[in-house]
Amino acid sequence: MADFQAIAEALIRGDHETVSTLTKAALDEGERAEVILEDGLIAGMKVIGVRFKNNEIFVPEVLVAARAMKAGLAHLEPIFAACGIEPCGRFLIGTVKGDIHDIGKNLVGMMLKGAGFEVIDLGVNTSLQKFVDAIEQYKPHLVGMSALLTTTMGQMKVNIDAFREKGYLDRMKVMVGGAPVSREYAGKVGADGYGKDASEAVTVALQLLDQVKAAAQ
Ligand code: B12
Repeated sequence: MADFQAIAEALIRGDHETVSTLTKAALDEGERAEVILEDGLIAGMKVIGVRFKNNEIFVPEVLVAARAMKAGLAHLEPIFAACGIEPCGRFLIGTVKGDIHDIGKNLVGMMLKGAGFEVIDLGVNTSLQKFVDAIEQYKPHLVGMSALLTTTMGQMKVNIDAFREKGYLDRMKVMVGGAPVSREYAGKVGADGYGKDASEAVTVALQLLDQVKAAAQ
């Protein structure tokens, strides 16, 4: 049986080569990608989060852990993103201005692809103007915003207010997420949907897509 604990421990050490090797080995042994993600990679990142919060480790250690997480995710991505079906909808996603956290956003993007969405990823530190330009260009059914900092989550409301003013909310829906964001907060800033994790993000995105398509008929 695959050693998820060893994956978590390697991630905590920032040993990206071991994370990569063990993740690939677990897949080869037939473990499910979702289980490797939850019990290995995310379990390790949770420990990093706690240690970071308690000032036991600092940004450089978190950065190497993030690099290790990405090394593991690289093996899982083709599995999450494989769908082989016609795109069902277009999803624009980005981390808001001032915020460079992207692991969670990337995971949400991967799983949305797997559910059949065409995903346009604007990356991190995405200005309102960049969202606006991309909405004009791609005419997405859904826009997703990620924020990991209490200091940047307010940008979600600024963006949603601007989208409403420009009339975009008549033809698309907005979802928000990220560690400090809650369902209640999502409602407060005027988002149509919230996902506590990537799988909930997909469920909610599919429901909202139905609504956007029904309204367009
Ligand atoms: C890794 C990390 C970093 C890395 C980021 C690397 C990267 N490429 O992303 C680095 C080292 C760069 C970093 C920097 C900083 N960080 Co940091 N970081 C983290 C850490 C440890 C883990 C985040 C993570 O990747 N989690 C794993 C993923 C899978 O989970 P997730 O992001 O929550 O995503 C899931 C859900 O939230 C949801 N989701 C996410 N996005 C979206 C979007 C949509 C639309 C939907 C529906 C759902 C959804 O689905 C995802 C998948 O399940 C967190 C700790 C924590 N508890 O979150 C701190 C944390 C977020 N960081 C923190 C801080 C303070 C910082 C810095 C300010 C530190 C500094 N002094 O410089 C800087 C800020 C830089 C900036 N301007 O953005 C604080 C924030 C505190 C606060 N109250 O705001 C935290 C909470 C740590 C702490 N407890 O102190 N960080």
